[in-house]
Amino acid sequence: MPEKAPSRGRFVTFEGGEGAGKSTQVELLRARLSQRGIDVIATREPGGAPRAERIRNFLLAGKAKALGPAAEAILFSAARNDHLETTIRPALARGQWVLCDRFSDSTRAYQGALGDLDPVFLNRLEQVVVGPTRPDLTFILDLPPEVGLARAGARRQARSEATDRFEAEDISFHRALRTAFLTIAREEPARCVVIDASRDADTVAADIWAEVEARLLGTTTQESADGA
Ligand code: T5A
Repeated sequence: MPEKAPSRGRFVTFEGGEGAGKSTQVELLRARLSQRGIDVIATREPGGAPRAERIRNFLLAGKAKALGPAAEAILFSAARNDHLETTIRPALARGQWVLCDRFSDSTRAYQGALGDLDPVFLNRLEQVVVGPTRPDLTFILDLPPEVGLARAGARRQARSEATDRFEAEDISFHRALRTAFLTIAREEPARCVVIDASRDADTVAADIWAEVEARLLGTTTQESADGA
């Protein structure tokens, strides 16, 4: 009998401003899904594949800033194209779940907010690069930008790292970003869930898990507590 092809895995993205806790929550969800026996990988943008990581280094060092926001959007999209081809689509085709720390909503929000770019340009770029590989579920981790920047700043100081390209923008930019992410969530409620990320990491993770169970695993928290 021919082997049955694995069904496509699930694609879950995490979005939000600086220091919102995305990486922390990706790792907590990855561990919890693994415990449930789900084959899952965690990845990030920009990056997530060797060539895309090289573009990441260029972008976050601020080397593309002088080219302007449209060119930066194109470079983020070039990295995304490589990431999709090399990492995300093959994993989904194998039936793995993919958890991604930032994806195309970050281009809409960051480059949109920074450059006042034409949404038609950003939409076309997204259509060409992402095509049908849209996330099944997107968590928008929402918190006041001052709180996120303070978290990111404290970690940077502890590691003696320099401020990166976008963290260094002024507070009005970070406020515009928050609005942009909340607008995306309002426009696409079937895909996006807004999570209050100002609370402690375990409380945030519990909310995320409840949504994953309800939307992707087809169980409720009570059923799972009952051992379903
Ligand atoms: N970008 C990216 C674009 O402009 N366009 C694009 O298309 C894309 C894809 C990426 C930069 O590129 C921009 C956006 C970004 O500026 P990055 O280094 O990957 O750069 O930056 P971020 O994605 O912003 O990552 P951060 O690490 O800064 O933030 P996270 O992942 O949201 O936060 P996390 O989990 O690392 O936590 C930050 C700190 O807070 C603590 C953690 O321990 C850590 O110290 N923390 C909490 N503290 C209190 N309560 C909680 N609930 C906490 N959760 C985590």
